[in-house]
Amino acid sequence: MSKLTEKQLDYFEEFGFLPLKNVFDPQKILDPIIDEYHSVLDNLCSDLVKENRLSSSYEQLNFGERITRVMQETGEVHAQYFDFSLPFQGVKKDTPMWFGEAVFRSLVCEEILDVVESIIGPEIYSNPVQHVRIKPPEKLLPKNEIGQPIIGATAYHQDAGVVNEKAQETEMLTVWFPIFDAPVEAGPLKVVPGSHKGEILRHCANYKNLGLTQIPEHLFDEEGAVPVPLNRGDLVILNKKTVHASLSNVSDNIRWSFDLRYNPTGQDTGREVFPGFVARSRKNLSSEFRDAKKWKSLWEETRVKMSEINQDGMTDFNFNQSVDCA
Ligand SMILES: O=C(O)CCC(=O)C(=O)O
Ligand SMILES: [Fe+2]
Repeated sequence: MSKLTEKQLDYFEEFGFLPLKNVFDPQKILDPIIDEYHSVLDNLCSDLVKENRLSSSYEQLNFGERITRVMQETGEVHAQYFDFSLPFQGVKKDTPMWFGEAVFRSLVCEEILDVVESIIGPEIYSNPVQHVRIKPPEKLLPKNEIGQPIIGATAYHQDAGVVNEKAQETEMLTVWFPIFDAPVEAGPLKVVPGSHKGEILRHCANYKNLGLTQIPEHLFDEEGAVPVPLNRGDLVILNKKTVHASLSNVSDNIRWSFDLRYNPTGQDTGREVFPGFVARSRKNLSSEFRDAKKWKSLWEETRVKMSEINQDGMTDFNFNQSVDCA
């Protein structure tokens, strides 16, 4: 994989998303991530066993079965243990998070950056809006207080709506890829083709009291949404205004994905309190950031900073543009 073709660029321009097959070698990029997350899950299980919240550390189970078991037994998702980001509110000095070397390698994967360069040019900044999502089969999950699975489908939104207004002009590109194959039944993304040609739509906090931020259905063509099943090594790119959601995981396996974002260096990330870095620069090669340990320490410093702001319902820094639509 190198540069995108004219035809692919036209497709992206027309529809606001572009699925791409076999972009990178999954054994090189994804297997080290899986190895790394085994150790994260080990840590989580041993913490929970120590706290008497888990009856066994379930070492004999595979990753998917084991994390499912943990969610079943504790009734919690523990997403923050795995995420390479921080919450917006109530961060503590010891809030768990994961900034491992294998995760970093995926952020600077050359084949991914080639795709990104085709869209936004060669001066590429790794935008800190980034997440891992691990979603077990919904049928195996406990329900929350409103009867929904404790981790389920993502509601319709635009990524431009989940950064703050400072990133209004930022040419942010989303890159989503699965760690395990994600067929339709595993609950990959679904996108509304062409929706990026409109405006940034209203994002309603706690839409219909379902606890999620969502764009009201009448504002976009919900019927037109198409699923984007992908396998390991594939990815999909999204324009920041493309309306998308995810399907539910109705399969027997976990749905595990990364979503990353990039923008041209120098533009606002929409989350300046979080650290990004220069992922590629043709102009100034020496500015390319390749130090995974430093990356981790930048986030450790951020965690300390965040532990002093956005506490107890106070908003010192605003992370998104959702509104109360009730
Ligand atoms: O993976 C999901 O469920 C949602 C991901 C998403 O919205 C994104 O990557 O922008
Ligand atoms: Fe999104």
